[in-house]
Amino acid sequence: KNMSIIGVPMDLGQSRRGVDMGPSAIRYAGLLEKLEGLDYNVDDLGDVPISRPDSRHERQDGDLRNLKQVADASLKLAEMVDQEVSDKRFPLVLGGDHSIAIGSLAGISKHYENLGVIWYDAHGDLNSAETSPSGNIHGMPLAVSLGIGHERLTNIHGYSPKIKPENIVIIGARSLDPGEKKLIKERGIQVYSMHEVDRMGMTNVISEAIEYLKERTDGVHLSLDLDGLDPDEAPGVGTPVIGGLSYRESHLAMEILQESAILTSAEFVEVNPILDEKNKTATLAVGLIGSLFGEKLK
Ligand code: DIR
Ligand code: MN
Ligand code: MN
Ligand code: MN
Repeated sequence: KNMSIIGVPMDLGQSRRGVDMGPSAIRYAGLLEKLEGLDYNVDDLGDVPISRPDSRHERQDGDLRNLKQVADASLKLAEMVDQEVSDKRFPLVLGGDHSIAIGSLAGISKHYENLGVIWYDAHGDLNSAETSPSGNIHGMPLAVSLGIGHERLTNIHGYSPKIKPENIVIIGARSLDPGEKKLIKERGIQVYSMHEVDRMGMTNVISEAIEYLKERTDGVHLSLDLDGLDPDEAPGVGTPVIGGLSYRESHLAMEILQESAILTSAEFVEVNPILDEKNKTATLAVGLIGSLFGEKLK
């Protein structure tokens, strides 16, 4: 079992500084030891270099903040994960804010006819410049991957779209903007909001999601935004939303995903150690990664 870890110290896709230290915080919380204890052959490739913004020109090209820096980093990340997938190594990407998913999906999706995506998040991340209330690119990566948004982002790694709407499952949503709701309806994207999690229970939600993706995809990427969890469990995130997924629901989801063996890549994003309490959120991320890679069976 070969795995490659790639850190992306990106904080320019949103407005609160500190999430660039997420990869360090997750490593510090014992990630490598955890994975090696689960008999993974782990290669930590270090961090993707991020260029600093020109502070006098915060908003550029169609009101997207730090478009150039996010696009540059996305391409570098795409090239790295592309290589790891070619080498048959499982890519595990550490954020950084959620804009990094643009690069992850660009590098990974090339290798699949029908890449599935599980988007574990309080948000839909389905905005574009026209619908975004904030202009922050971390609220856009799923739309970008569908081919919706600024060309500099949608065409990263030379092709678009990266994914099809019917191959996406969103879990944990509870803060969707009007434009995102409209897109979800128009494109028929599967969403298990907190309402469905409450009604059905996580076992049914994640099992149904797995069955759904199994039928139509040839690989599945997990994109887990720590703000999908409740802020009580994950205080170290830039955009916390009350009423989130619990610690137990989330571990259960990771364990059922492990049993299903459908995942082919994963990323854990939005850990911000400056907003955290004693590295609690990074420690939570490492625990979830442990469950995702079979800790229960050890
Ligand atoms: C909001 C927040 N929908 C936006 N998005 C976040 O700025 O587009 N995504 N926090 O994770
Ligand atoms: Mn997100
Ligand atoms: Mn989020
Ligand atoms: Mn976010």
